[in-house]
Amino acid sequence: MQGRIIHINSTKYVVKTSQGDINATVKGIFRKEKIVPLVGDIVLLDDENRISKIYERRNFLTRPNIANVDIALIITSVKKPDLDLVLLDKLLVNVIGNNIEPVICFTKIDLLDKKELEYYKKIKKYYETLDIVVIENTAIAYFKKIAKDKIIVCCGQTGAGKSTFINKIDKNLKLETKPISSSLNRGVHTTRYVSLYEIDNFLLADTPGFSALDLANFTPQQIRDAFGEFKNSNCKYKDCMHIKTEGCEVEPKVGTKILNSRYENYLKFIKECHESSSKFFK
Ligand SMILES: Nc1nc2c(ncn2[C@@H]2O[C@H](COP(=O)(O)OP(=O)(O)OP(=O)(O)O)[C@@H](O)[C@H]2O)c(=O)[nH]1
Ligand SMILES: [Mg+2]
Ligand SMILES: [Zn+2]
Repeated sequence: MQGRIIHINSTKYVVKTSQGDINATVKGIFRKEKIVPLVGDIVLLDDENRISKIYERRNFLTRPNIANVDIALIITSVKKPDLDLVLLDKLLVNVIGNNIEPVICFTKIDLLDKKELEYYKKIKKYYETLDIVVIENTAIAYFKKIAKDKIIVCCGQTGAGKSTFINKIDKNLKLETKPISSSLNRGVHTTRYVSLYEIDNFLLADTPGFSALDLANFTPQQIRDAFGEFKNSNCKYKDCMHIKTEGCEVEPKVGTKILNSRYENYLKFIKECHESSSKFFK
């Protein structure tokens, strides 16, 4: 029987099949060959409900660990934890670089004062110019429209409000949520496992949050290509990295200036990428 893994807790797997959700294990050969099944994998079960085959993945992410998704909903809090544009840009590279459509979902707008709200609106507007769908966690009906027939993973920082958002999408779920730690100003890793939930006509995954992510698996060119504004820029050189190149003008054609943080984060990621590759070649 064929099905999709919707939950993994160490060696226990739950597989959604046409005959309901089945508790499964994996065949020993997987462990021997170090094949790690992921939530989202389409698998074959043998007569003893053991996963005996994993079908080819269309894509996968390692942070969070999930396979075969259409959209990654990047849940980004604007306060508590504070807006982290480094993490947002990193997640965008990670998602776009893995050929998954990103959608940004900002949370906790209600906590902003007037001045902070103005700054936030400017940031939101900029990301919208990158042809990325940007929503707020109050846009439930609009999200459901985007989500129709799709497999979506919620990803982002711990405490950003992933589980809270999913609870709003499906009131029956009642996933555990917890206030962030006031001393650390970040979440407390409430969600421990990746789980896919069937809601209306889509599948939505809750995942454990994180605060750091590395882009060690990406080449500098892949990182550059994930910055959409460079593609529409005025740079006259073919295959330019847009770093200290004489005559290179990366200002986008659309009339907006590149957000300082975007270009700074680009340089930061390229530098980190070189550092990790030089470590690798030592
Ligand atoms: N004021 C406000 N609080 C929110 C909002 N969204 C979530 N929260 C609160 O933020 C805290 C963290 O939310 P969670 O949903 O547990 O965060 P998470 O992203 O699932 O965190 P992890 O499971 O640790 O990755 C909870 O106390 C929520 O009630 C929001 O839009 N506004
Ligand atoms: Mg959670
Ligand atoms: Zn250039």
